[in-house]
Amino acid sequence: MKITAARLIVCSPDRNFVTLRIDTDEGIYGLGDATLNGRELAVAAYLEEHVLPCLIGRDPFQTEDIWQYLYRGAYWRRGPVTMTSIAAVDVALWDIKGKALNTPLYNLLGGRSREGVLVYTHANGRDIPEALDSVRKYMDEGYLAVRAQAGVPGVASSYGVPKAGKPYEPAERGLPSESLWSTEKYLNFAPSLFEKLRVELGSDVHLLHDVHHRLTPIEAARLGKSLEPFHLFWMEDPCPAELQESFELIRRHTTTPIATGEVFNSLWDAHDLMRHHLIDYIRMTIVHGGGITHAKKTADFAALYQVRTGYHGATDLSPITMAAALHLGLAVHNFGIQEHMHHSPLTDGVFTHQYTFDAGYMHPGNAPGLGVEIDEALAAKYPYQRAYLPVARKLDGTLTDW
Ligand code: GCO
Ligand code: MG
Repeated sequence: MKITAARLIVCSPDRNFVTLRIDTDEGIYGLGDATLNGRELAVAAYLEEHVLPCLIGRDPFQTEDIWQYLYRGAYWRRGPVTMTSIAAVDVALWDIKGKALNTPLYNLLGGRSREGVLVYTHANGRDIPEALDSVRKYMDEGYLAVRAQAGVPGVASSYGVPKAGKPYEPAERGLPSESLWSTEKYLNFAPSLFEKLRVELGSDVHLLHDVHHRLTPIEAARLGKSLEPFHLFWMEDPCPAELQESFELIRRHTTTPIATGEVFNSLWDAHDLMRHHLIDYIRMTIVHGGGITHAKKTADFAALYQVRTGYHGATDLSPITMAAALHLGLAVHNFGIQEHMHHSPLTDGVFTHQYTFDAGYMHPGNAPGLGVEIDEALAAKYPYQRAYLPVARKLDGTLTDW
């Protein structure tokens, strides 16, 4: 089998997506997600100008050699644009492989290790009562695990809380919006949210929370300690993780489990965090972390240190990535949990898929390969529109981590 063509489909059904299609001489094609929220066309250019011409004529089964060729051959290594580009090729090739062998992808990744993939979704509210209603709504829908975010009193716009009446979508068209942040107000508020949730909802539901890189290590230690009575499933992205050793300080003060890595793009970003037992879940997902080939190696490395997977699964990762994550999540032994933020009906119409939700668990389906298709005619009705993630400033105007 040989690769005969490779092209991008850039569309924006409610939000931007970049999709790679790779065709072969046997009529089988594969799809890969190449979406990097707020920097979509950087990846598109990297792929079209520097990667896709090198694929023509290659054997699509050679996923390892092609991965090494694209990683080492570029000379300039790692980074979100490079690794998202490699991921798109890698996932499309795995899709081809599954279709050619007429088997769902999970069978090529170790086979089914569990009945279903535990997922969590996003609950939020402008205040605690709204957030409580939102968590309860998802519990009623069958979710066993729910992320809870709420507006912080005294702070105009908080991460994870949508503008009134709209589903939460962080990327906004036009130039970057600016939001405000107050660590003091947040640290004084957060425990009251989870105290209320536990009092009203009991101790069985898994509660997760995303700090979104906003604290210093000692502030994160204070937060983790204050949340211990409410036994969260995890505290996510407590502080920026470029300085991996800074997590030692958090770890010294709190037993609240820690998840991080959605902005990582290679194993080397998480290597020290895992081997020094500084995190409990690795969130680096398939689309930004070099594809299935690298995600499987990262999961296997994580297993040595009893770190489990907890992949990023927001709406800016296309259903292609959701499907790939579910295939991998069904197969790897050290699976932890999978984020599942609902795509819009329009997005689901463009990217038809086989994955399903039932009673808190998801399953990728048993179609050969990924089990995802793209309706290119429908996609063409929604052309790309530049969009940005917000930036954040502290109350005194200092730029901070959004
Ligand atoms: C999450 C993430 C998102 C990101 C978004 C950026 O936990 O799902 O933190 O909310 O902000 O994916 O594009
Ligand atoms: Mg997050």
